[in-house]
Amino acid sequence: MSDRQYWEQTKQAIKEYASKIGIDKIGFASADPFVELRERLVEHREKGYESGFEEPDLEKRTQPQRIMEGARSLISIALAYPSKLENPPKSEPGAYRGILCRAAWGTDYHHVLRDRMDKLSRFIQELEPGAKIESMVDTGALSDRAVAERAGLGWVGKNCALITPEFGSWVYLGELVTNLPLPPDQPVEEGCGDCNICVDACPTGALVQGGQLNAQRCVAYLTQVKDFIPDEFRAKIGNRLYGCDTCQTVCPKNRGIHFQNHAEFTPDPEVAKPLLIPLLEMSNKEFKEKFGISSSSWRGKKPIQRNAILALAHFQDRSAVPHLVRLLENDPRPVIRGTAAWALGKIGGEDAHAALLQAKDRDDSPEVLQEIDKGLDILTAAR
Ligand code: B12
Repeated sequence: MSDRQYWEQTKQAIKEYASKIGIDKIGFASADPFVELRERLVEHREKGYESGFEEPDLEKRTQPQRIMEGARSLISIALAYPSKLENPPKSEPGAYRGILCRAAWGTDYHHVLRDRMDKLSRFIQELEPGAKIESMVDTGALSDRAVAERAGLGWVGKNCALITPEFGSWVYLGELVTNLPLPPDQPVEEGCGDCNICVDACPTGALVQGGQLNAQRCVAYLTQVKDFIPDEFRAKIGNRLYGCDTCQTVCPKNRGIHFQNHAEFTPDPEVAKPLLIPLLEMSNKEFKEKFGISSSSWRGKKPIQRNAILALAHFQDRSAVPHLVRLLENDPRPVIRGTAAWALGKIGGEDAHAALLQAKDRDDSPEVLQEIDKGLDILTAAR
C-alpha cells in the first residue's frame, strides 16, 4: 500500500468513527498558514471591528504551527443544533418573555463538542500511537470558520456564518490540529451570490459588507457586554437576552432547516424563552440552576438581567414598574439601577415618574444619575 493509500484509509476510518459518535460533519485540511485570513484580521483590527473575545495574537490565529510544532493537518467538525422551539411558551401582557439565541439552547456546546473531540482524539491515538493532537472549540486561537471553510464543511456567507449545504449555518464548529498527513478535502464552491438579505436585516447595520462584521455594533456582542449598552442600540435589543439570530433566521439557506440530532441540545423552553420579571431579582444560585448549563451563562447574570430590563422597556410593560422601582432603589450595581431608570422613563406613568424623582435625590452614582435624567426626559417628552 502506498503512503497516500494508507493515509486515505486512516482518514476513512476517522470519518466512519466520527459519524458513529454523532459528529454530523467532518472535513480535513492542510495546516498551512491562513494567509488571506491574516490580512482580513489585520484590517478588522485596524477598523476597530473586533469584539475583544478573539485571541489577540494574530500569528497564533493564523498559523497552526504556532499551536503545534509539526502540525500537518486540521480536522474540522460540525454538530447541528435545533433552530425551532417545540411548543414555545407565549409571551403576553403581564407575562412577557425574553429569548436566548439558539446557540445558547440546551447544554453548552463547548462541553458537547469537547466530548466528541476527546472521543475522536482517543480513537486517532489508538490508530496512530505517534499522533500528536490538540483540539479546540470557540475559545481556541484558530478561526473555527476559516478552518471549516478550508476543510470543505461549507462556505462563509455574507452574514459571516459558516453555512453547510445540509444543516445551513445552524452548526457549532470545532477542530483538531494534528501532525498526521491526512489528505485534504475540497472547499465547497457555493456562495451567497447577489443575496443581501442578512446585511439588510441586521438590526444595527453591523454587517459592513459581505462576510465582514463590526462586532462593536453586533447585537450578539452588545447583549454580552457587562456595562451600559450605548443609547443608540438599546431599543434594537428588543427582547433578546443573549445573542442574536437575525442574520441567520433570514438566510434563505436556513429555510426549513431544523435538526435535533443531539439530545443535549434539546432546549428547555422555559430557559430558551424565559419570563422576564423573575429574572430581575434572581439570586446567583437561581441563575446557576436555570442558566448554568447554557452557553449564555459565561458572562454571569448581570448582562442577562440588564437585557431583561431593556426587554421590559421594549414591551412597555406597566406591570414591571414596581419591580424596576425596587431595582432602582436597592440594586447595588450601577448598570442595573441606571438601566432600570432608563426603562422606567420608557414605560412611563405616575409611579415611574415619582420613583425617578426620588432616585434623583438619593443616588450618588454619576452614571446612574445620568440615566435617571435620561429617563425623566423620555418620560416628559412622551407626556
Ligand atoms: C469573537 C466571536 C464572536 C463575536 C464576533 C463575531 C464575528 N463575526 O467576528 C460576537 C460576540 C459578535 C459573536 C457572535 C456570534 N457568534 Co461567535 N465567535 C467568535 C469567535 C470566538 C471568534 C470569531 C472571530 O475571530 N472573528 C473575527 C473574524 C474576522 O473572524 P471569523 O468570523 O472567524 O472570519 C471568517 C468570516 O467572518 C470571514 N471574513 C472575515 N472578514 C472578512 C472580510 C471579507 C471581505 C470577507 C469576504 C470575509 C470575511 O472570513 C473568515 C473565515 O475565512 C468564534 C470562535 C473561533 N475561535 O473562531 C465564534 C463563532 C464564530 N461564533 C459562533 C456563533 C454561533 C455566533 C453567533 C451566531 C451567536 C449568536 N447567535 O448570537 C453570533 C453570530 C454573529 C456573526 N454574524 O458573526 C460560531 C459560528 C458557527 C458558524 N456556523 O459559523 C463560532 C465559530 C463558535 C463555534 N465554535 O461554533 N461571535
